[in-house]
Amino acid sequence: MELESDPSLGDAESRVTVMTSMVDYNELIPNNVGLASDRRLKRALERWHPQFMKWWKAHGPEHDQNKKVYLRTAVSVDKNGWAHYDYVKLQEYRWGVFLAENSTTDKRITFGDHRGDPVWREVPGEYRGSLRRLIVTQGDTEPASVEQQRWLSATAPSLFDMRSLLQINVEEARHLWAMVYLLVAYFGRDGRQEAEDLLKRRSGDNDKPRILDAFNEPTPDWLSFFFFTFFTDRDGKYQLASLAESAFDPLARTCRFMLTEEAHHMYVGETGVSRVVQKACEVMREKKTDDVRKHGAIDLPTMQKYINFHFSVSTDLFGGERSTNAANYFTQSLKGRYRESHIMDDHRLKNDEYLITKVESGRMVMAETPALLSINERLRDDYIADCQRGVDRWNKIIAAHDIDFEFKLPHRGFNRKIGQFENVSVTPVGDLIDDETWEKCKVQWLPGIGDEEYVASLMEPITECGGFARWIAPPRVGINSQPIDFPYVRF
Ligand code: BYC
Repeated sequence: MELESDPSLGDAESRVTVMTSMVDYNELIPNNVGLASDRRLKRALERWHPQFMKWWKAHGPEHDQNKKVYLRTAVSVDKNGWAHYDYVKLQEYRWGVFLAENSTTDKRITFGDHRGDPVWREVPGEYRGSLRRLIVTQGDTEPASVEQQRWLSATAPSLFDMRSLLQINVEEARHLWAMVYLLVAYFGRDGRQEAEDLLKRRSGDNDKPRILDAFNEPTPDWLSFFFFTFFTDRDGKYQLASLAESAFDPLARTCRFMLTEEAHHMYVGETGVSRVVQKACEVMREKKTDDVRKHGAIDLPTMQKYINFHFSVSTDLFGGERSTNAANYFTQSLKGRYRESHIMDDHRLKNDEYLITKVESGRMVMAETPALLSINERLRDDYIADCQRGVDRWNKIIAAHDIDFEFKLPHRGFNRKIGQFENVSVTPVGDLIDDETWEKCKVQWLPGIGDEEYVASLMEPITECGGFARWIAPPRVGINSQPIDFPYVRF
């Protein structure tokens, strides 16, 4: 394989080594989908490009786009190439279109009515509407998260954290490109219209909100950012993994590659929270007090409220517990389950049942439900188990400091706006309560104005190399084996 450096990236410092047989960085839109030989598609994406740049400048990170950031860029989709690090000016970042390689030429559909058939390289006419809807919903979350995080660079607690934020932002924007590629390449005029509309909706906008509720919530501070990337990006992991099973192979391969990037986003969330917990515990031990706010740290009960909020908003993202949409997506082989091929059943589920929690006559009960209708709930179960593992790791930090406190995930029915818990009030431990009690008690369970104001008061930027805000501990390791005081962003 020929190796060469890319002169189009400007100065020597920002040059990347490119595997020319995989991804061509001489292209305006780096890709491994053969864009150069598809003039119609190339033209359509090149028309969308300036609209994207306009959106990125107006709604992307509020950050000096001339500053060089030590970023990871995919230069190929194999294990050597997807994580290449170098300094890049944000305004020169190149968003590409990448599909994971196919491991086999005889790839077969693994679930639903089409199980066993060859995967589809084109969109079947009868599933056009459903597939487009799934792709648009996925695509809509990507620019939404960039919009939500727009202002955070200005209050980064360190250069290390600023870099993590900007890395996530460019990758979420690349995930938008990934979905736009599918829309433009496979859905004709409708797809081009949807691609434009993805840039018109706005997170939190009353008239043109983003599609899913969690993506209209503000991310005003870094504590929210870390919990968002832990809980909400983790929904991304489970949704992308389900779409990566799709019979529509371009969607499956696009999502497979996105998952490699998503893992880092959750890592930023989990380690970010760990560092805030670490700092709180150190202050509690050193000052012999639970009142760490006096010393500029964030107390554990406040963090528990943020867990309650972000977990509940993110569990809504799985949709209703009983969903005919989800049953149809599965039966039509459009969207599978998490690690579908590792599940030991017939992968059609027409005669199977699944246990879900229901509210019946004012009580929580477990009820057998047709497995096809319970696809969303099954995915939510996988997600909750994964969240619990992260919470357990945070609790180990607290235990290591000999502190008698444990974080707990709230009950799945707590603070829900979607599905069967929508119209009931549930405490974090899962008791059903009346609305009046909920209104009285919710300030104990969810961040209130006082908590938000306190967290906001800590958001002072730290821009010297190796410096960290006093509410967060330094990370244990740097990025790409670099030291912690490495200039991750150059001023
Ligand atoms: N908010 O049958 P139902 C990510 C709607 S995150 C608002 O119960 P369904 C990322 C639903 O649309 C991953 N509306 O649910 C993370 C339907 O509307 P209609 C994003 C909601 O359809 C961080 C109605 O309620 N990817 O990548 O089975 C940073 C009844 O729906 C919500 C995907 O979501 C909600 N939370 O499942 C960056 C994958 N939930 O039909 C990125 C694609 C439901 O009445 N999406 N509704 O108009 C899907 O697979 C499905 O649309 C959902 C919902 C799982 C979201």
